[in-house]
Amino acid sequence: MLNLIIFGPPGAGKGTQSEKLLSKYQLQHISTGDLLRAERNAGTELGNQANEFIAKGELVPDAVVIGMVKNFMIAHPEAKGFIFDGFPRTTPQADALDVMLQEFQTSISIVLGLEVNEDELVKRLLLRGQSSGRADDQDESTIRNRFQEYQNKTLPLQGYYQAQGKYHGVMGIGEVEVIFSALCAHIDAL
Ligand code: B4P
Repeated sequence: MLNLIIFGPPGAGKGTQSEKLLSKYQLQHISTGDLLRAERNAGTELGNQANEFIAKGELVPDAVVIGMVKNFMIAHPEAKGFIFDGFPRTTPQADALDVMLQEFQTSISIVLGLEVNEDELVKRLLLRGQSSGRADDQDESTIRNRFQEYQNKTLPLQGYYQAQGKYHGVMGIGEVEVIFSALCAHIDAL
């Protein structure tokens, strides 16, 4: 199985690149952001609870997100591998993912980190906010709070995967196709 994590700050292009990777490598896409938004749009209790955190630019509690990922994996026993997009975002999530993958008798193959500076990220997210209707992309202070959460809770995972020799950073600024080729080169070298 090929299991890859697409890692990076909010707006780095994780969703954009995941769409291309999953079609090239025939993987199942797990985007916790998309799953949470689908719950919210369906008006479930989980979705309403999660929305309170998302609207403030905070991370949704670990137990909620971990449960959602586990359910998704169980529902896709035929998968040749997974792209984890926006997950894990905390150390407890990374630990839980390792355990879930062990239960599937597999593990993380590679972690691809998209590296983009904060000014570029703010520009991208505000631009997306004009058309997406995503409230968390429309207010600069919410966006800054998402970066703060990223710095405090998510960035430490880079070291976690570097220590395992699985992390590869890629410059996330430039043409989408050029970035995609750089990501594929790391995967193809496995
Ligand atoms: P996510 O939905 O994961 O969103 P994201 O980090 O904002 O976006 P991504 O990096 O995928 O950017 P994209 O490709 O779309 O999270 C939203 C919220 O959900 C979080 O803040 C949190 O509250 C909650 N959540 C999700 N997962 C969680 C977890 N595991 N634990 C707890 N809470 C969780 O690209 C952004 C924009 O840039 C797009 O408009 C795109 O077109 C543009 N773009 C992409 N590549 C570009 C390029 N090369 N050049 C120029 N523009 C580019």
